[in-house]
Amino acid sequence: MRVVVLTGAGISAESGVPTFRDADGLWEGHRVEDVATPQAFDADPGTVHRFYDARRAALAGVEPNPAHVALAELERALGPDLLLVTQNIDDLHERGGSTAVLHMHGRLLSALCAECGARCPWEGPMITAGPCALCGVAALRPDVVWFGEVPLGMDRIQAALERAEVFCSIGTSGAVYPAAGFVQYARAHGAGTVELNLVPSEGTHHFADARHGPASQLVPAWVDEVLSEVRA
Ligand code: BV8
Repeated sequence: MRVVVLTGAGISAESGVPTFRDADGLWEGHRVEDVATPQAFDADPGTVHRFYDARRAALAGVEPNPAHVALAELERALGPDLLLVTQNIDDLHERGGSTAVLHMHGRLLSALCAECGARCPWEGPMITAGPCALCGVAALRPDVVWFGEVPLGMDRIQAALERAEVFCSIGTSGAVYPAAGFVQYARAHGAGTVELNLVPSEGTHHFADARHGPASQLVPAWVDEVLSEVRA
């Protein structure tokens, strides 16, 4: 069975990673224009680096939850027939056992050189980073996709959505495009669609099946359903 799964901040909420738009969301701490745009970084790189350095440091204090673990079990069963796309920049899918994760909005544990485009793994604060190891220019930035920038892996995602038999969206508000449009694209190509979210998302009406509750309960149950179908 060919499956595409899209995850958002809600899948990491029960691990203790704040979401963006819930009452205590990250954006509450900052206006999104202040931190997640190239203009914001050019205008005030220190504030943007502090925002991402704090989130990178917070990763050490969180653990994957049963939803991440269940998706890793799904990957072991489906192999290349599963495409797991995440809007999240944390590493909880990988720490939960997934090995093939497409981070369409980039990753906290990576640095990007704005001068030469080189990427390198990054653990600690980036605000104190030296020059790029490849080109020598002091142009390192968080390897994340800001508003107005092109998400990563779009060709691969589009091809998978066109072939998918099932599209499942987990823990996302459906507020940010192009991710929020994946359900319509998948449905237009004949996929079954299911939303697993704490509350109905902005796009819930596009889903043939919408289930509401915590991901740590809904995702393992949904994965069990898929596995029993695949193994039948
Ligand atoms: C692009 C950076 C062109 C990394 C992020 C006007 C109309 C429509 C679109 C636009 C427009 N003006 C501009 C645009 C485009 C813009 C956009 O969509 N803006 C929005 C605000 C209107 N998009 C872009 O600029 C994108 N680029 O369009 O380029 C293009 C397009 C296609 C092809 C080629 C070129 C770039 C978008 C990326 C922006 N970067 N982050 C970082 O800092 O993390 S977005 C940011 O929001 C995060 O990446 C996050 O992933 C994303 C979405 O948020 P969610 O993950 O959904 O989190 P949220 O808090 O919103 O929701 C959490 C959900 O979980 C809630 O529903 C909650 O109920 C649920 N939940 C909570 N707890 C649980 C739970 N569910 C289950 N269990 C729980 N326990």
